[in-house]
Amino acid sequence: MTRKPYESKIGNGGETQQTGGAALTTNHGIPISDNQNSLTAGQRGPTLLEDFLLREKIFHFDHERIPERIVHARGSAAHGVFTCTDPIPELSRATLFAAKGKETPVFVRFSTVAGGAGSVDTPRDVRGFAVKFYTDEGNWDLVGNNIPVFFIQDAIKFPDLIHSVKMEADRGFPQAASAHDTFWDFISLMPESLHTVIWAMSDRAIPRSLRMMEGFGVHTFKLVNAEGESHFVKFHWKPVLGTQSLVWDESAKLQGADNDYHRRDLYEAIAAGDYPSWDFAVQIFDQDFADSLPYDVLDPTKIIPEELVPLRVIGRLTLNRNPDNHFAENEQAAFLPSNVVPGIDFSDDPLLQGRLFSYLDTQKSRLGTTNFHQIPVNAPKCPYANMMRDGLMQTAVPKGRANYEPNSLDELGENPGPRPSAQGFATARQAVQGDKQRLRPQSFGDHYSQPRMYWHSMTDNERAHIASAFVFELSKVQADHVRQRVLSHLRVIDEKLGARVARGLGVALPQAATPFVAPQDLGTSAALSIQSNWHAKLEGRKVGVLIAEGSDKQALDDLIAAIEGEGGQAFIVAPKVGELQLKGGTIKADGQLAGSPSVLFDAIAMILMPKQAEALAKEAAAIAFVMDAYAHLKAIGHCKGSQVILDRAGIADGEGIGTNAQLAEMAKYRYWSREATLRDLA
Ligand code: HDE
Repeated sequence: MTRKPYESKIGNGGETQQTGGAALTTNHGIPISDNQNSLTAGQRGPTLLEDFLLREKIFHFDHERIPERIVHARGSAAHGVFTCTDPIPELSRATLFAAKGKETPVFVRFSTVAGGAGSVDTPRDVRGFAVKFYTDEGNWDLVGNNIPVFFIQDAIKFPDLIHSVKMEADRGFPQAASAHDTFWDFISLMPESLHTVIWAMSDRAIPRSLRMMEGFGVHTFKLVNAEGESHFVKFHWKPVLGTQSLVWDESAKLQGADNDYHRRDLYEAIAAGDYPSWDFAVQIFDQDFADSLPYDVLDPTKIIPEELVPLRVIGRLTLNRNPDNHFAENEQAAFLPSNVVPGIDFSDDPLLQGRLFSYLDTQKSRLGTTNFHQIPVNAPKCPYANMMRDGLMQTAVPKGRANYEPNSLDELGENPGPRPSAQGFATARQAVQGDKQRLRPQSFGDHYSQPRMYWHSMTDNERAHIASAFVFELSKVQADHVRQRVLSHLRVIDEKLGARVARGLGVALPQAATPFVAPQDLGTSAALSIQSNWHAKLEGRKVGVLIAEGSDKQALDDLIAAIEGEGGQAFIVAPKVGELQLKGGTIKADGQLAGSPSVLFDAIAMILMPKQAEALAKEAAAIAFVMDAYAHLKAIGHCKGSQVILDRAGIADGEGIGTNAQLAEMAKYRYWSREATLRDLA
């Protein structure tokens, strides 16, 4: 109900008139006339217990926070749509894959794993990639990550893994970081983690943008068709903007420059109508193929290389709407791997089996009630009905007596309520036999071959990044024996990796660990390298353009047009954000120099008159602007006037450094060749 605008008195005696909006009421609908002053006995007297307006407001505020997620606490989310582009009815009866062009609404939440809800966006960490498909046969939640493998093989180890990576139990630090003793202690004692660890030490764990990450279902699942036949499947998300990552120093500096770097990037792209999208692809295989592999498809520490089973793209995900409310949607979203729809089924992956319990269970402590499915973001968009009743915060008001099934109330002319149907979800038929036991299968025993394949699939730069990440992380570990044990595993992955990390740390290489199953050479997979699959486009990329009073407006307009013409975005940085008088017009900058360091951009340019450049060359922020861009392998465009800044920063000509006219083309790349001049890549 819309109420009239209201008036309210401010305590200093001044009258304010606010217009527009519905009338302010209590949670019980009682209109409020004064939202500025508590009810007191006398003008300067004590506040009265009777003040139900004050009490209700403070009471509600006191309970605004709910427990954050034990993992993946920090997340950014958006609504969107999944469109089927290549129907697969022969493989699955899931309705979202039934017809070309079929649209299914989705809600997607990306997250970091280790940090709290208020932590930063760019630590080295795995990213969650959780998708809720509101299909017309119920919700399917594909709760995946941006890394296709996981640290452990069995759910029973999850609490240990998470305890080890979270801030240490006694001291409460470090926050959102794996670079500490307890994590590496656990890892070194659990060699099954090594494959995921090498991914986590690679550039995959420092994504440039949530829009530029791959996503993976991780586990093997099953697709089931209308005849009840099933196939194994692995799910993949491929970002249309390509997979792109930061470099480590950049990601560390971003934690100071913009804690919300990824959240802001996602929000702004969607708000600008620049909708992020991903191709959805499946890898399909059968039991015979699974049996032919030297590893187990139920082992979540293994991938099936794309070269062995090619990806078939069957749909497109587009995120096109920001949440209206962060808490109501992002915070209260509950993803459940146990939410599958007819046509999709689980495999016996023991990690997945444990997840089927955990996610339902955790919602009770996080959202406080078994009725969390009634929260709008979690509720199915198709009709749903059953005999489950009551519970805390029940909002449904079911009618009639039919709260049990079977019943014959219809014979009395009453509504008998919903009944099971033959078309409902049916588990794929599968023979099961064997002794009850606690045993890791032999087929899960090879922990080194796939990390070795990953290492060998990288470019020289990427290998250098991995080795440096191990050095950085292990340099923060204080227990020598833990470092030694990690090194003993790294040598088994690859002698050079072990030797490099030992050299970087300045410690002797210990004896190699003894593998449970001897590793084998699985060759390489070209799809694994980000650098060799570089997406040379400007779309989604941002160029920071440094200008100052007196800069040439025409040159700026030309540069902006060139950048935008290629689908990129120009962000104008100046010493002041107020109106700037340029040669040929005025302009307002998007950001002030000290608050807009070049880590925020994919490339930079400078349009400066010699006099202003001279003045800026004395500003540390301006020098850092170009030095960081250079060190982070970014394109640098400049004009004659700005040469003095390059000189002061000690930057000579080279690849990726050119005129502003060349910038829009240059800005599509990072300059990996430059890295060898900046650090030891050997
Ligand atoms: Fe999770 N995980 N997880 N996880 N996970 C949670 O569920 C858990 C695992 C993943 O944006 C929690 O609702 C166990 C693998 C994502 O809301 C919790 C095990 C993968 C998200 C939980 C795993 C994931 C979670 C915390 C081992 C990739 C964020 C809050 C058996 C395939 C979802 C919640 C969101 C969240 C348990 C392993 C991805 C505690 C027990 C493997 C993306 O239930």
